[in-house]
Formats: sequence, structure tokens, C-alpha cells
Amino acid sequence: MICYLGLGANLGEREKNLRLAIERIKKIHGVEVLRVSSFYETAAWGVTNQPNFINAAVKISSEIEPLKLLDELQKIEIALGRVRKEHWGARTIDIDILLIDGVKINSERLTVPHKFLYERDFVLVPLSEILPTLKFELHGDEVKKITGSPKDFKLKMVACVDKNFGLGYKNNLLFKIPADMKNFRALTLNNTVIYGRKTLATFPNSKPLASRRNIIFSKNLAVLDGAEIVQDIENLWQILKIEEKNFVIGGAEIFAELLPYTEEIFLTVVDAEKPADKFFPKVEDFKLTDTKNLGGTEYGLCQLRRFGR
Ligand code: A4P
Ligand code: MG
Repeated sequence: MICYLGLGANLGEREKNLRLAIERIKKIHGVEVLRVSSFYETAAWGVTNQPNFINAAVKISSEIEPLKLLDELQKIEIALGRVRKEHWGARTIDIDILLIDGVKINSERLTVPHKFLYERDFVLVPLSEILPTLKFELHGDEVKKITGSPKDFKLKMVACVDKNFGLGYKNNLLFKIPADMKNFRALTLNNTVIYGRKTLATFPNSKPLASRRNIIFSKNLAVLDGAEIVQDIENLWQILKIEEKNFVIGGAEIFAELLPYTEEIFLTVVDAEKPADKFFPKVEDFKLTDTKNLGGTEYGLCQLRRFGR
């Protein structure tokens, strides 16, 4: 089921609390994070003599029951240092279930849609960003988009796949098409490329790519000439720059991790079916905005963009 969550924090490092919560939500078994809204700074609603909040909304698909999901979300709240004192009081992180597609719940522990959903601009504004069909009226509350949320990095992805979205087989790419490699180079040159340790190993001499800012995900690599190493996504957000063009280039795990934050995808699709053990993640909420002929009849470049904004 598709489900929308509302996140809020007004204590501690507020943006970081939200980002860490999102990473933990991703790790809930049976839950996939599909899309993350921008972050907004909002005046406290309800109990107003407390610090401003940062709020955001997240779209997930969940295979687990709503009550079980609530349990998991509450565990995350506790793990991130939430202490329940005052109702509507200040908190390091609050995660509410806002909506579940086609589901209404009215039980002691859970009300869905969320009781105050339509009364709160701090929920409606981020939610409508990732759910453009939402019908609502605003109330004039203070809700201001901030810079520095993961969405601001406008991640792009570049990949080459077969008809089944196959990416690789036995640690090798499925294709080495010169026209595709030329396109890859044209897109990424002088920009930032983000990739995993195994993708590095597929480059000539396992060297970072020339004339690009290379950011590599690795838990055990400490330093590498010509590259910056990040341990995890939180690390990545700290070193990415909004003014740069940031291309995620693989492998499959990195694509899956970063897809919820991605705005644009450049996918060379080859009209072939090859044995594969690594796949590009399932793409939802994107639409085809352009196709380009790369010079061959058996492959073409598809450009996809998030729709809704
Ligand atoms: N519960 C029932 N329905 C739900 C649901 N759909 N999602 C129950 C999550 N929980 C739900 O929540 C109390 C109980 O609500 C839970 O145990 C669950 O069984 P809580 O998180 O323990 O307590 P709370 O957060 O103080 O209450 P509540 O009602 O969740 O507060 P809200 O509604 O989240 O409001 N102003 C701004 N600008 N931004 C904010 O994020 N947040 C609040 C808190 C107030 N003002 C704010 C913000
Ligand atoms: Mg709550």
C-alpha cells in the first residue's frame, strides 16, 4: 500500500533529525521510500510558545500492516531521542501517518487520515509537493521552504540498461556502447559523479574519472587520490553542493538508495535481453520527457523527470 508520512522536528539538529529518520524508515523491513519532499521551516502550531519546526513529507510503499508500521515509526522516534512529555510539545522527531491510499482507520492507537491533516499548513504544503492531486485549502500559517534539504541537490542518474532494466552481470556492466559512453561523458564532464566501490572497480585501473568531482560510497576505503569518500548518505548530504550538477552513476544499490531524492534520469535503453543479476530500481512517479537517438537503432536515450513539480 502507498502511504504518506509527515515528519517534524523542533529540537536539536532539526534537518539532520529528519534526514536520519528518513534513512531509518528506508530500513524498515517491507517498506520502501519512494519520494521525499523539500524541508520547510514552520511556526509551531497548537502549542505556540516553542521553537519553529522543520517539516517534511515522505511517500512510501509498505507491505506491513498500518499498526505494525506505527510501531516501527515509534521505535525510530525513540531511537532518535524523542521523549514524550507534553502533548503537542517540542520534540527531536515526530513521525505521523498522514494518509494511506484507499484506507481509513479509526482505532484507539491510529486514526488515518491523520485527524488534523486538513487543518495544518505545515502538513499540507510538504504533502502536496509529493501528492500533487491532493485537494486542500491553506490557512495562512507560516510555512517556508528552506535550502539545504536533500531535494535541493536535484540528483540525476545516468545508466544503461536492457529491456528488463538489467544493469550488470557478475560485477560487469551489460553493455559497452561507444555512443552511450560518449553521452555519459558529455553529461558528467566537469560535474559531480556519485558511485559505489564496486563501480569504481569497473573503471580503467580502478581510478576515479578524470575532470569530474568523484564521490565514492565506501565503508572501508579511507582515502583515494582524486576522489572523496563517503561512508553513508548523511555524509553525502554534508559534502554535496547545491550549485553543482550531481550525477549518480551506480551501482544498483546506490541507485536504489538515492532514487527517492532524484529528479532526473538519463537512461540508455538497449533493445536486448541479457542475463543480469543487478537491476535499475523500479521507477515510479517519473515521466518520459524526451528521447534521443544516440546513433544506433538498437538503443536510445530516455530522459525521465519526476512529475508533479
Ligand atoms: N496516533 C493516532 N493516529 C496517528 C497517526 N495517524 N499517526 C496516536 C501517528 N500517530 C497516531 O502521538 C500520540 C498518539 O497518537 C500516538 O501514540 C499514536 O498512537 P504522539 O506522537 O505520541 O504525541 P504527539 O505528537 O504529542 O501528538 P500528536 O497528535 O501526534 O501531535 P501532532 O499532531 O503530531 O502534533 N507545529 C508545526 N509547525 N510542526 C509540527 O510538526 N507538530 C505538532 C505535534 C504540534 N505542532 C506542530 C508540529
Ligand atoms: Mg505524533
